[in-house]
Amino acid sequence: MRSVRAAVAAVLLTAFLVPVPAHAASTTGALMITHVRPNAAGADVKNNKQTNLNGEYFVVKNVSKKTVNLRGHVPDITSNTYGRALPSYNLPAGAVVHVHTGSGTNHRDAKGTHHVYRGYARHVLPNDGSGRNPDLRLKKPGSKDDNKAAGTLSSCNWGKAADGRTYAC
Ligand SMILES: [Ca+2]
Ligand SMILES: [Ca+2]
Repeated sequence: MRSVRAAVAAVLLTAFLVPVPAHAASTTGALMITHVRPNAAGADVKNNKQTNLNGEYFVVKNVSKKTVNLRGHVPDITSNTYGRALPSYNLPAGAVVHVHTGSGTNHRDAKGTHHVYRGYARHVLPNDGSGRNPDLRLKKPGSKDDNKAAGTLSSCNWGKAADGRTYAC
């Protein structure tokens, strides 16, 4: 009996120790936020310069069977107003896109992952997202960046984000 109890206790302890998202990623539309890297690898700021802006990103998957244009979709970060709408970019059915904070040329890489760039000159995803739930909502085109739920297709929540670590939503 004692060993059974110990085993149960060990399982419970493991459940608490392993970071598991509160719920699996979901969407009410074609686009779903699946992962996020809120804290870019390395120092965010060096010598007063924002660095590795593109090391901060979130990942969106087209879960539909049709190509979807990202244009106008609003990433609403709950703690701020960096809600610039996504650029025009055709994401094929089933494809995945990394939405980077900094600048670059939107493209598909050799591994088939797509990349689009928001063009910000500073980091915008909070490294400590423990104060809000969710921390990021992807809203349909025409939605407001008002930190509210209206228009939400998919969302992601994280707590304190480790340096350079990617989290499942
Ligand atoms: Ca960040
Ligand atoms: Ca916002």
